[in-house]
Amino acid sequence: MPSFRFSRRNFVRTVGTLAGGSLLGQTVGCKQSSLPQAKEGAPQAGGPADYTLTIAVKPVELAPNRIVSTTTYNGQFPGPLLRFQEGKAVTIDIQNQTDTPEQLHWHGQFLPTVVDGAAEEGTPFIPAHGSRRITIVPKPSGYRFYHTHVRAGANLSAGQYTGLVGPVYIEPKNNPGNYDREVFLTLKEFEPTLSRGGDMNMDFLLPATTVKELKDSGEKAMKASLAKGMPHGFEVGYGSFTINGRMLGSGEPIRVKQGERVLFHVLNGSATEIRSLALPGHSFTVVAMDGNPIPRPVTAPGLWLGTAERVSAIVEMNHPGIWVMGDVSDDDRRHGMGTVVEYAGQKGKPQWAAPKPFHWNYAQFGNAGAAVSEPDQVIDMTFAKQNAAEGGFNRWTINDVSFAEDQMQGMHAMPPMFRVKQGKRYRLRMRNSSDDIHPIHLHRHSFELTRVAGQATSGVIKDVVMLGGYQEMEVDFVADNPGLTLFHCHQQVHMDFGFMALFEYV
Ligand SMILES: [Cu+2]
Repeated sequence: MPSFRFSRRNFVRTVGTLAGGSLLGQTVGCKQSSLPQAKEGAPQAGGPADYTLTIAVKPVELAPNRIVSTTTYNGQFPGPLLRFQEGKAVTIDIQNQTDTPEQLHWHGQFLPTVVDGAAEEGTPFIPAHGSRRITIVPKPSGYRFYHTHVRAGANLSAGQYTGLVGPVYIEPKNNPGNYDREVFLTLKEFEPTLSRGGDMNMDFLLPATTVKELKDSGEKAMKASLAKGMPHGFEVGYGSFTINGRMLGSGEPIRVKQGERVLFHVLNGSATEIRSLALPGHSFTVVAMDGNPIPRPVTAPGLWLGTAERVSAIVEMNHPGIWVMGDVSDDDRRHGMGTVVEYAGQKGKPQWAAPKPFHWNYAQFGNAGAAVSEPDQVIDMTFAKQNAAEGGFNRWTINDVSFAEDQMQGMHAMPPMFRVKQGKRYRLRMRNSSDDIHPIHLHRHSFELTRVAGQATSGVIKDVVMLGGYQEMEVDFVADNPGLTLFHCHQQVHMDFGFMALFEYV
């Protein structure tokens, strides 16, 4: 995995010692009132909101004597866990105490553009030192999240490099619930710095099939750029790695009992990184991806998650001890990417043992064979990199077009690239002519994986999916939520430099 740590202290904005207070709790000051069903997206006049989220720069204690100053929701990292009920309207006040306009995106929900939280779709900004009240009708049920959706560019104190990430759980109408309890884990790095190049680990993705034509064109473009004397484009590395905002060894352990079935809801809240998670001597039974139940549970030795992906997996606690649950990258784990799982009655130092290398094949979580429905139209997309073409950053293109926007104007700076008709099913045939893995995200809709690097599959419904270097993937979605719809790579340093496009309903 990419973990670059050159001059790691450069960007640290430490604020000395923390004056007490639990900044890291998972509590939220909210009341659950029974509101009348509000019109979707319409502001709720008068009265208190159901929830208030306050965006402000605050100290976050990652470990004793390791305190960073970053932008947070409600002064904590991660932001409060919001538990909504599917279909029940909630009103949320979003206060912005920072100097810059903000966007709060409800990732994975099917909302109207006015509240989705993307300026490109037309969502109004939450003004600097201002506020916005919104009403949403949460759907679909499952594990979602909320996060900032502003461009950071070269500013590593903005966008998702900050602490502006929080989990959402939308209670389903029927909960299968074959577990004893739930634990939410948000994986997130802090203290970002710019670095040049480095190889991303992508051995973990299966099938490993690459497309020669994509490889040839990607390598040719890269060679031509380097031959002109260009350096490798900037990447982002981090100084500290956390689970739920605490570096390994400094948070409270997850206390378990032998025989317990713990449902972990894992979110990769990173701006840019791919993460893994393993627990020595245990396996993960994956039950949902991006909050959506998969056709049947699948047991895996560990998890891999691209930026913004979620995995819900049950671990049966059947191997007593004190264990480190953490990233398989030794370097990232030593810099904090882990937490401790402690069995009742066990004592000693937390132990780590590397699992056998394991692979991640999305198709294995689905049904063998193609989707039931054929699409009405296939949309071809090719993703390409222009090395170091924009102020030292790589510029990204979709079908040779780089999304450019005036961040402060935001809206409609670019004409929509793709047109869809309500009710039709579309197949995105995505081709990656770069060597990077791209976590591809579609707003306001989910998609079904139909072909992963040549392997047919169906039944896996997601809103982010990792597309491997020089690989192809096909996903289907039904155009069932009219309005401008943003499509982008969720890797912040890719989306900020062109890797975005809009769909419009016609
Ligand atoms: Cu990308």
